Amino acid sequence: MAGLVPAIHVFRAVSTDVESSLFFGSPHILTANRIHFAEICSRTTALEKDVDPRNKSGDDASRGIFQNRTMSPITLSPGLVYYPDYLDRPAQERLLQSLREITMQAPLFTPRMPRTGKPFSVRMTNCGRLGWVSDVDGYRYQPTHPETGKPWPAMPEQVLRAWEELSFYPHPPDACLINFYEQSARMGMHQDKDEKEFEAPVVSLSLGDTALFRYGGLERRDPTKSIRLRSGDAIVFGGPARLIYHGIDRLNAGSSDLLPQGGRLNLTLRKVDKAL
Ligand SMILES: O=C(O)CCC(=O)C(=O)O
Ligand SMILES: [Mn+2]
Repeated sequence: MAGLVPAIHVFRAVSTDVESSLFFGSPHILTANRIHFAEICSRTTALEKDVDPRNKSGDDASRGIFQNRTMSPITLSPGLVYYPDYLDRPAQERLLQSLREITMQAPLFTPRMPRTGKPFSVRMTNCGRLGWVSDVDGYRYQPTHPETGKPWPAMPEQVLRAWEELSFYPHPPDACLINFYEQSARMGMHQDKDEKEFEAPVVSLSLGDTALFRYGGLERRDPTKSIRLRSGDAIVFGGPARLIYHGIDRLNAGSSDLLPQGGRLNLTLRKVDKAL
């Protein structure tokens, strides 16, 4: 298990990929994680002006208690729910440490566009039973890393807990895609539609620098709005929002000190296969 890997292996594992070390920072003693979720904190949400934080529906109120803390979910559109400050700073640090351990076993890779082979600006890895990959042959989920051929590492307990708290779906996720954005990276507008199960939502967790997240409707030409996703924020798209177009326009450099060298990590948890 990752927790037993000596810290020295951190650097051996990533030294072949200088860019992968961007979010590793200094050596870390690997310790078993215990899960403590965030207490609500008082920071003001980073909403763009076209998203009114007062537009909470009654439905939100009934979803306001998570474990032993209160949360203030904000419905941005039907099925699209934003949870500012879902993870407090200690929880973010624990998750970051888990991601460091994951990338030792499953290094970040550069996905490529189907057909053209053009590289994405975002680098990726996965944890869980299945991982999302993209290359000249297309987008797909597969049980192994495209470069090492090894199975993806297990999903950290903290990630599974987030799914339980936020998905309102009775089965665990199959895949957790981990995106790493350097300052200039972005993600074009797209739908998450390579899954077979659209009854389950996509649960997204953000760490590191603030990102401008754009979302629209079910058609590419539909009007869009934007929201800033900050470190610790969660956003869930399910129900009528499960297949909305969305993307990342840009990062705000220097907006978070969570990652020692800046940048952003995003996790998207997905149920890929139909539940039996
Ligand atoms: O980075 C984000 O917040 C969005 C990521 C995303 O949409 C994806 O990986 O499909
Ligand atoms: Mn997506």
